[in-house]
Amino acid sequence: MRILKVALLAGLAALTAMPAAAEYKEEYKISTVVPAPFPWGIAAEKWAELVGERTDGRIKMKVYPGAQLVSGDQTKEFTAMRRGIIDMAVGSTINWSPQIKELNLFSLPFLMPDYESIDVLTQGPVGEKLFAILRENGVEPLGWAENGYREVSNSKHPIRTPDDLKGLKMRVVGSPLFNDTFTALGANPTQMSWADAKPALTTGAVDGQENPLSVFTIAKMHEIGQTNLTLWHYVADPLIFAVNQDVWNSFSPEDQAIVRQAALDAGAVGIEVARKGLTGGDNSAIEEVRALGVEVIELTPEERQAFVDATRGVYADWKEKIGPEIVEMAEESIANR
Ligand code: X2X
Repeated sequence: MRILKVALLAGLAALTAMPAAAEYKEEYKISTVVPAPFPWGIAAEKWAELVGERTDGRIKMKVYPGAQLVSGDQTKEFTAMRRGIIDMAVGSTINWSPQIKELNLFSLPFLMPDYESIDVLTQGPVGEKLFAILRENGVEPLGWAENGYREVSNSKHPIRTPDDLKGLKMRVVGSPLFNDTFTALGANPTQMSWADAKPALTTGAVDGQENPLSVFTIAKMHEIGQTNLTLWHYVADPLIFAVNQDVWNSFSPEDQAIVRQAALDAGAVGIEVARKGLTGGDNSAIEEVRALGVEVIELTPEERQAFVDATRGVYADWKEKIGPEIVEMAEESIANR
């Protein structure tokens, strides 16, 4: 009798699972800008792997790096996901900020002095507010990973003072906020996708760029003339795991829970890799860059303050544009971290 009951229940479960499974796509496409072994690509791959394992292959996800699903234009990724042209993404706040102005928060110059500040934003009321905004805009946000603190490099000379940036042609991406920041520092910024950045650096069409150390090293920027690197920690870009709303709604509640938990777990892995050699007294990532023959400048607090002062006007302007309320919430979270 008992065995019969169990068999019946199992049969029922299989039956009820069937219609949902039948509606699932053969493959769900995850968009990223860079692939593994960049920490960003590792986070996305981990997400796909965990979901595959935990759904016994019911949900198959595949990473499409290089923003190839949006022809390399990473600033179109959010729109494409919202419209269902791509199913999912692990995306940088920078690349989604043209559509979601509040994501410019993380690009406010010198808002976040340390990793604790990033965490207190993503894991606190600010993160919740941003996720609510994303939800209102047609995607389901699930968790955070990290690209990292963006340090500035160039092919001409070491940068120690804002004056050293004068006249340098800088590749930036994503948002007019970056134009304003580099213009305030006396540089000549140009908006350009990641796909175009390396060729432009190689030919000398631009002199410099800003990106996390992991990106610098893995992309071998030292081989394309980027021999001066200044650690100024001016902004950092977290990454967000998100799914198109219709795709999300097509998943059963059990599968939604699995996909969300997998994003949280993959995010934790991604953040650990992104911070490797940069935290907890371990600065091996910095030494690694030095060993490549790059002159790495670490600013004194006074030297750094000169960059803060030079960009205060941009900060004030963009505080208004982003929304003073959320910026104040962020400032308060950081002050109380
Ligand atoms: O394009 C960049 O600089 C990168 C890879 O860091 C982003 O997508 C924000």
